[in-house]
Formats: sequence, structure tokens, C-alpha cells
Amino acid sequence: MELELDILKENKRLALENERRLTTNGILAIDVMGSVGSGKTSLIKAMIHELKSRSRIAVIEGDVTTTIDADLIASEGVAAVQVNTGKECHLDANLIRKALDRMSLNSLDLIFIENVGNLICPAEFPLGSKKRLVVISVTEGPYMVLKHPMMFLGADAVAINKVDLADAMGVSPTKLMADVAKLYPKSVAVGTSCRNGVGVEKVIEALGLKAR
Ligand SMILES: Nc1nc2c(ncn2[C@@H]2O[C@H](COP(=O)(O)OP(=O)(O)OP(=O)(O)O)[C@@H](O)[C@H]2O)c(=O)[nH]1
Ligand SMILES: [Mg+2]
Repeated sequence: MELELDILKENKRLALENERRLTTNGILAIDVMGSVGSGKTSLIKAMIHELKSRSRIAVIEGDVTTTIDADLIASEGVAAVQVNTGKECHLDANLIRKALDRMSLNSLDLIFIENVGNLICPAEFPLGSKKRLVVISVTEGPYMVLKHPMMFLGADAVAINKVDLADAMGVSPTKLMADVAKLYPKSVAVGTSCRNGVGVEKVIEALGLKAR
């Protein structure tokens, strides 16, 4: 128990260090968390597509073992740094510190950090990012917000993705958005589809990236 508290305390200290380092370099970092397969990589790709002409962007890709997501991001023409977490179900501030060491920070404006897909562990480990985006999708059923409240507290934006499949799934994106609003009213919940681009602009706006 004490060991666990020490780990969380040390993580917080390193997250603050990362935050200071990013601020010094004028970089906004966004922690993108969410369930497995909900569309984190697809949404990051869609946002990069909209933003890359006016911002210098890189991505830190957290994955348990593969480089699949990093390769997908690289296809948008931006640098992707792969961080494999091995057995861990989340990124932590120390892994981000090491990833930042490998990046040329003075030539970047924006860093998306794709966390490992799940709705439990990442919530406890701040990374030093200024903003948090949580991605869930209608294909996971109607109770994702109610079952995983910790994940949504502190989220600047929540994407309810795959709205193109809502009817087929019999799941209401509006109800999921209402669940988010009730739990954490400061968060902006947006229905999105990475298949047809619905809602991507709204997520960009909710994260304060419009003017960048
Ligand atoms: N129909 C539909 N499919 C989507 C949408 N967004 C993503 N997908 C598909 O869902 C699958 C998973 O998408 P990813 O973007 O890889 O999801 P992820 O959350 O990054 O997945 P992990 O990193 O493995 O947790 C892919 O086959 C995508 O093409 C969407 O809005 N609609
Ligand atoms: Mg992914």
C-alpha cells in the first residue's frame, strides 16, 4: 500500500517536471485516453489532418508491444515516438520524460500522447499534459461512462466515437453525453465518427486547438 503511494507521488513529481519542460518549450501536450479499439489513433490522425498545416505536431504512442499505431500516425507525415509499456496497462510520467528526451522539442507546438487502451489505470497516472481527451465508442455499449467514472473526471473533452454505428448497436450517443455532463460538467462531450469526420472540428475546439 505504502509502496503504491510512493509510486503515485513520484509519478506526480515527474509529471510536474514534464509539464514545466513542455511549457518552457511552448508545447501543448494532450493525453488521449480511452478504451481499447474505441478510435484513439483514428481520432488523433483525423485531428492531425486538420491541424498539421498550422502546427508542428508529434505523437507519443503508448502500446503494450506493437508499433502498429505509430506506423499509422507516421502515414500522416508527422513524427511518432513509440513507447512500449511491456506488461503495464498505462503510460507513466517517467516513460514520457524518456520519450521527450528523444524528441526535438524546440521545433514542436503540439504533442498528442496516445495512452494504452483501457478505462482504469491511465486515470491515476498524470503525464504532465495540459489537456486530457477521453475516447469511448458506442460499440462498447451504453454503460461505459457510468462504469468507469474516474476516467472522465478531469477530461477536457470526451469523444463518443463511432456514432455511424449507433443505430446498429442500439446505443444512444446522446445518453452517453448526458452521463458525462452529469459526472463532470466541465468536460465537453462530442459525438464523433472517424469514418466520415463528424465531430472532429468540435473536439479540436473543445481542446482549445482552434486558434493554434
Ligand atoms: N465505423 C467506425 N469505425 C471506426 C471509427 N473510428 C475508428 N474505427 C475503427 O475502429 C478500429 C479501431 O480504431 P483505432 O483508431 O485503432 O482505435 P484505438 O483506440 O487506437 O485502438 P487501440 O490503440 O488498439 O486501443 C479500426 O478498425 C478503425 O478503423 C468510427 O468512427 N467509425
Ligand atoms: Mg491506438
